[in-house]
Amino acid sequence: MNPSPNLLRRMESRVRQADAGLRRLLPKESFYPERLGSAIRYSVFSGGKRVRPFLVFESAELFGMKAAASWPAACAVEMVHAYSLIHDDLPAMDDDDYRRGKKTCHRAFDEATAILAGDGLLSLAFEVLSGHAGLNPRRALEAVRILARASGPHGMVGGQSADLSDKRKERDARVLKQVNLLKTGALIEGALEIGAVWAGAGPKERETVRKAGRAYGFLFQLVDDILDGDGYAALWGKDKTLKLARKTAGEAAAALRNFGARAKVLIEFGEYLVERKV
Ligand code: GRG
Repeated sequence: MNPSPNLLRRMESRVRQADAGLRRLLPKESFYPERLGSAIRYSVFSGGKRVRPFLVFESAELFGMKAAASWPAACAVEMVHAYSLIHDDLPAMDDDDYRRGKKTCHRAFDEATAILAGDGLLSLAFEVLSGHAGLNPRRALEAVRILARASGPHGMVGGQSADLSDKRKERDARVLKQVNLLKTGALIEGALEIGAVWAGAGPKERETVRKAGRAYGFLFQLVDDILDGDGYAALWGKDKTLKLARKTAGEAAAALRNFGARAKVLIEFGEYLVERKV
């Protein structure tokens, strides 16, 4: 299933909004040291789908906040994502030469520069979140806390560590799910929650968004495994994995329907995540 023309337009405009924000925030051509700035720009502008910014934008919009106010949060989450991919590709981790059809950062530059580009993006994300709110400082502080938790040892970093060391994931679906909820899911869940908090959602609304985010995080990985033929797809086969992805999208939709017609785009995006081919 291709995204409907309406969703496609929305996704394209979210990519433009995220890219415009990132261009504002990232080191420019004139930045010193030039090599670090180039490595950061190279990695961030290399064709990512901007799934996480999309989720931040749409989640904020559920609570009436437009991109003109939510863009810093969307960009901060994408910076953390970009850092994680740079580090994931390093020789000490996945040791990949190519990502999105282009040389990985450490291949295009060098290993030290890639490590520092990732470190730099992570720090910059928090500088942006904490300094750009232009709103209630409590919301900014809470967004910082959510992103720190989602990207740290209780989230993505913990998941990456488990992924590298826990061989049980190859035969035990429960371990695999735990690893993936941390490695991939935490940042996706965090993206939705940050959008809601940034836009001033109350505790109950925030919990509903988080529930949908958790489902989207899980289904994102299920589909990634179908596309790559590993993880769940290797354990269960593609059909069973796809069935679970559809069921998980249904759970997210059920949570999001609490927001009525406002949630239409996010629900349709969940369907797109299941059917995506890249
Ligand atoms: C190094 C701390 C650290 C963490 C790395 C995200 C991650 C953890 C590793 C990436 C490994 C991987 C390919 C996981 C599958 C799910 C995933 C995050 C895919 C990439 O996300 P997309 O498809 O990427 O949103 P694009 O290229 O569109 O930005």
